[in-house]
Amino acid sequence: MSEKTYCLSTPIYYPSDKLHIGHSYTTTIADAIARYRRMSGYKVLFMTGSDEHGQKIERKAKEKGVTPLEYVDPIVDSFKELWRMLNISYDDFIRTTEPRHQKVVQEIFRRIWEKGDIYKSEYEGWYCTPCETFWLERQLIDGKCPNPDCGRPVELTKEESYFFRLSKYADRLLEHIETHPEFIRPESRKNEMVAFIKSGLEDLCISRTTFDWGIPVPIDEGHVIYVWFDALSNYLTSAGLFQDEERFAQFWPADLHLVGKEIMRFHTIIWPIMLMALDLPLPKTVFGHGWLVLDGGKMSKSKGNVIDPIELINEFGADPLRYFLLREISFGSDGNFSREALIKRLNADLANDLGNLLHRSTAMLGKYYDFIVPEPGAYQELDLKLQTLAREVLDNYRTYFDNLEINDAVAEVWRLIAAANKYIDESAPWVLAKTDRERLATVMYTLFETLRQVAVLIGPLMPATADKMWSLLGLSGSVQDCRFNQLEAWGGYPAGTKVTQGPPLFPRVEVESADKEETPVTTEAAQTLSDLKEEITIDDFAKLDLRVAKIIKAEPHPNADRLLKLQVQVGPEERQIVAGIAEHYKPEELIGKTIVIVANLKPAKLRGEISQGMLLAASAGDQLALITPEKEIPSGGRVK
Ligand code: ME8
Repeated sequence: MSEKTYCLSTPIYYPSDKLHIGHSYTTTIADAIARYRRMSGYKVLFMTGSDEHGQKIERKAKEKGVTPLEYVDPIVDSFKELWRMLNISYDDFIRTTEPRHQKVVQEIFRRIWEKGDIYKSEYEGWYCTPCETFWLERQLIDGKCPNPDCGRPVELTKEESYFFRLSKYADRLLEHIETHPEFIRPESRKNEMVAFIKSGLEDLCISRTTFDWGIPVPIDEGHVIYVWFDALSNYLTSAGLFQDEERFAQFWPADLHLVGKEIMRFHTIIWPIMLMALDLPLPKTVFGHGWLVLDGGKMSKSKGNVIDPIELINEFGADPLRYFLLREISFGSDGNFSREALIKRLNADLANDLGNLLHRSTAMLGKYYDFIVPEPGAYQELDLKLQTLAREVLDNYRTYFDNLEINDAVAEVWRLIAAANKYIDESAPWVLAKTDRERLATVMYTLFETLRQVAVLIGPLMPATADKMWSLLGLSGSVQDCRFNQLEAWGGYPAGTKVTQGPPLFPRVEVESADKEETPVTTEAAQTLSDLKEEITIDDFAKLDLRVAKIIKAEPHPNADRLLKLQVQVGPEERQIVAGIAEHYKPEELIGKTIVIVANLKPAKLRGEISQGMLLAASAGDQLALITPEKEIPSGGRVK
C-alpha cells in the first residue's frame, strides 16, 4: 500500500518587516495541521519560507545602504528563530534567493513562453510597491492603492514588459472552481473570487526593467521576473519540480495552501492559471483565513499596531500563545487579539482546567497508590459515560481537523478535560479511599487513561506541553510519534506505570486590576465593637481546627448564584467547600490561592452540594477578602 501523503504551505513572508503575531497565526495553524496529519499516519511536506525579491526589498536595502541580500539575511534568520521558539515543525524553509528556486522559476518562465502564453508588449499603468501589485486606472480609489489594508500612493509605470495570458484561461478557471467545491475555502471567499474573474481578467505583466532585484527573465536579461510570479512558484520548487521527481510525484498537487484573505486573488487566480499553463494539477484547497485585528484594524507594520510574538512567548510561553491562536479565533473569520483574552484563556483553560486535572489526579494517585497507576476493576456507568465521551471527542476532533475547523477541534479536547474534572467530583475518590478501594482503583485508572488521551490530542496544538505531560505520565518517547488510532480502543495506558508529580503545567498569571484603589474604611468597620459576640474561653477556641488549604478548582454552584463550589487541598486530602463568595470573586481568580478553613466543621449540604468545611474571610460593609497566610505555608498547616 502506498504511503499517505499531505502537502501544505504557509505564504512565504517578505523579509521587509519583523514578523508579528499575524504571521505567527498563519504559521501556527499550519503547524497544528501538519502535526495532526503526521499523527494521523501521513508523510507530510510542510513548506514555509521567505519572499526576498522585488522593488520593496531593493528600496529598503538602498535606504539602509546595504545590498538586498545583506539586508534580508538577518531578517530571515529572525524568522527562523521565531519559528524555532514557536515550535514550528516545517519540513522545508525556502528562500527565493536560493539557486534551486532561481532555476525552477526560469524554467517555468521558459516553458510558458514556449507554449505561447507569455508575450512581450508595453505596460502602462499603476504599481503599488508596498503590495507589489499592478493596478488599472479604474481600480484605484482616490488615485491610491485600492487594497483596503494599504491605501498608499501608487506609481505610474511605463515600461516594456512580458505579459502572461491570464485572460485565455478565465473560463477554464471558472469551470474548475465550479466543479471543485473544495478549491476555494471558505465559501464566502469563493464568491468574491468568482465575481472578480467574471468582471474580466486582464493579462498580467510579469517582468520589470526599472530595477534589478529579481530573477532574470531567461530569454531577456534586461528584465527581472515579477515578484509574485517568482514567489508563487516557491511551492513547486519546494515540492521538488525539475529537481526531485520522486518527491514531486509524492507531494504534488499540494493539499492545502493556507493564506491570508488579502492574497487570495494571487493564489486562486494567477497561481492556478500558471499551473494550467504548465499542465500541472492545481492544489486541492486554498484556504483564505481572516486577519488578527487589534481594535478592529488589521495588525500591520504600516499601521504601527503590531504585537511582537517574541515578547509574548517570553512572557507567557510558546504553548499558551499557540493555544490562544488556535482556540480563540473562529478559523476563516477575523479575530481580535487582546492580552486580556490571552491571559483569560491561560488561567481558565490551561492553568485551571488542564493543569489542575493533571495536578489533582497525580496528588490523589500519590496519596492512594504511591504514584503507581492501579489495574482497573469492573467499569461502572460513570466510567463508561466518560469512555464514550472520549471516543466521541476523538471522532469529532478528527472530523473538525480534516475539515479545517480548527478552533472547533480544539474545543472538543476541552470538552473531554471538563468531563474528566467532573468525573473526579462525581466519583469522589477521597470518599472511595475510605469506603471502596476496588472502585477507587477503577476511578484512578480511568483518570490516567483519560489524561493519556488528552496528552495525545493536544500533541498538534501544544507539542511541548504534550511531551511534558507524557513524561510526567511515565510514558516513553514523544507524543509526536503516537497515532490517533491508538486512542480508538480504551485502555492503552499501561497499569503499573509510575507517574511523577511535577510543578504546575501552567502557572497562573495574575491580572493587574485597574481598580486597585484603596477603599476607605467604612463607618461600619470603624464603629466601636458594640456588636461583639459572647466571650469564649481558650478551650472553646481550641475546639476549632483551622487549617491552611489551597484552592485547586473553583466553579459556580449549579443551583445558587451567590455560592461557589471549591475543591481545596488540605495536606494530603482533597475536599469540597461551598462558599458564599460569588459576588466578590470570580472562580478563575481563586485557583491557586492559599486560604484558611475551618477543617472540623460538620459537613453539610448547601443547595444540594456537599461542603466539608468553611473558608475564612474578612468583611466590612459590602467588602470581602479571603484570609490568606502572609507567607507561603504548605497546605494542611495549622492556624493557631
Ligand atoms: O503577502 N492577521 O507576504 P507578507 C493574520 N510574500 N494574518 C496575517 C496578518 C494579520 N494581521 N498579517 C499578515 C506576502 N498575515 C507575500 C506572500 S506567497 C507566495 C507570497 C499573514 O509578509 C497572512 O497570512 O506580507 C498573509 O497572507 C501573510 O501574512 C502576508 O505576509
